[in-house]
Amino acid sequence: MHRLFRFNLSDKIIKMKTVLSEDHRLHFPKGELFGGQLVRPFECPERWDHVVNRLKAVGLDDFVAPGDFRRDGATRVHSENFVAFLESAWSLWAKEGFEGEALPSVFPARRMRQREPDHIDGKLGYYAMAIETAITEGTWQAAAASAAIAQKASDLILAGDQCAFALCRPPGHHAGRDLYGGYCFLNNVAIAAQQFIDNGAKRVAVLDVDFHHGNGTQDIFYNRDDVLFASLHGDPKDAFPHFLGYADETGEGPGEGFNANYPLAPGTPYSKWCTALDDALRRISAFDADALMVSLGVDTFENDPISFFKLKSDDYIDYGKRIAALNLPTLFVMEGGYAVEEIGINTVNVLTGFLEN
Ligand code: SP5
Ligand code: ZN
Repeated sequence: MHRLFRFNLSDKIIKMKTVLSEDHRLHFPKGELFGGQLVRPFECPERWDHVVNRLKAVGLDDFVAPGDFRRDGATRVHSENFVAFLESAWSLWAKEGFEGEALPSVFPARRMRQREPDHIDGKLGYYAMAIETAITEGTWQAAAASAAIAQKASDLILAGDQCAFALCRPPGHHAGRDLYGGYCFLNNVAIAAQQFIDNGAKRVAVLDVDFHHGNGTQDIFYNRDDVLFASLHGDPKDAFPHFLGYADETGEGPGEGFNANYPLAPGTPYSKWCTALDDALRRISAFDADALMVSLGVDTFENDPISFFKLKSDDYIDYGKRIAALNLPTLFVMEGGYAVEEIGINTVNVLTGFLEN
């Protein structure tokens, strides 16, 4: 059984590889349902370009290609039927002769049957947790490549690297065991965390610093004591995904006590955000994890177009340092961030803060 070893703070971390792929470009819907209109999606391919450009600018340019997507890794955290749905959704939609991109229109709401229908209209509603996210011809290939990036980055750490950056796109943390939406299809960070467990890690911590609650990751690990999930996010009373992410969600069964939500109010500045972060870091430290996964979304930025926290670019350096102080093998997995011009600086600031610690 593979053992992960901690590094010492005194060991200078000198490198961090980034795993990336151009295949993300295969997913770029024309429309996102926003404010009752189909708008150009906030989650767009240029986000990736800005991060890559900034990585190059600071010399973090040790780029690695992913290997093939390992489907069996995905079905460790997603249901088989859900993965089969994602694989076939576009072809079923296209077969109907619809002109637009695949969006759901009907849902198994309260007191209706929770049973997967045969028709694509029914399947989309059955598996969606939000409807802003269109499925297109290239969506599955891009989602699988994104998960393959998380898998390859996990391989690197399991082979001895202290840290790695999985530049995933599309993101993953809203994707539950059998749910897609919130721009997410496969839960990249959950696939990674499970891969660590399957390779001998006893305990893995997932820290979710994306502005939005990582409902998918919480869902996947909610009844488990081997994966601690801690998330800082906009209070679901006011922020997407609205129906999960409250502080009283603490886990269930064996997972009781291994889920920690920090819902924060509109206008939250870094000082308050950081107080919550320090509490989450204390919990992670007490959990005695073998590895840390960071769901790294930078939609906490003050100028993010769909979010309401007030973090400034330098704050990302500061919290990168705080994460490094945990002294754990660390995998950063890209999630959200929609202030496109600044996404590169803010994302890479976390990584350089971590490396400089
Ligand atoms: C990965 C990730 O960050 N997904 C976020 C998906 C959010 N989608 C719906 C957002 C609706 C936002 N409404 C904001 C109103 C701003 N005035
Ligand atoms: Zn987000």
